[in-house]
Amino acid sequence: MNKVAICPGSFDPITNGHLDIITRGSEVFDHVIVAVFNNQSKSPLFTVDERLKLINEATKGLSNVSVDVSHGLLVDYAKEKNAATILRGLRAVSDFEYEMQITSMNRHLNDEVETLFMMTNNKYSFLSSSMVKEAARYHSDVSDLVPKAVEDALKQKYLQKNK
Ligand code: COD
Repeated sequence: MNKVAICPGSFDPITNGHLDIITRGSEVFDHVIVAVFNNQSKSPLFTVDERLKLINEATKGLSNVSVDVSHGLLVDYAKEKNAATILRGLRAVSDFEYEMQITSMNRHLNDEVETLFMMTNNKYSFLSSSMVKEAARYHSDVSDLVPKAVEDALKQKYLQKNK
């Protein structure tokens, strides 16, 4: 049976930390679907279409990774895609409480979908989309934190915003 995992997130924008989890996941699963959801508690900088485009560009070398968008519940989406696993990344203890809540709620909604966690690569343990946006906003160099297309897109965004 094909082992499909959903790697869900806001990806606003995708960072090298996300990409590391997606790449390592693609070595464990037959197929990884990176699914963009709108996290209601965040106000995004990039539109869903922009985020999709940037993830497609960043993952184009990974043949068993596809990119999609969903506006519903994560567990319903996993079922629709015949995915038995949700793949998430963990950076620090501070992520644990939030991830525990999401996982427990998802299990309550559908206990057939398992959540697996991968520890971050040490070099990305501090990295988040929010910090990258904050640094880019003040024109700091983020080239070693995000894929090239994201670096360019951030420059464009803040150029437009500062006009
Ligand atoms: N290293 C490793 N992992 C990382 C790093 C890093 N540097 N940075 C981020 N990650 C991991 C995160 O821990 C997460 O696992 C994943 O990458 C994506 O991160 P984000 O921040 O883009 O995604 P979130 O946390 O905003 O995603 C939230 C969801 C979209 C999953 C959530 O809102 C959701 O499930 N929405 C759909 C509605 C639903 O079903 N809600 C739950 C039940 S009510």
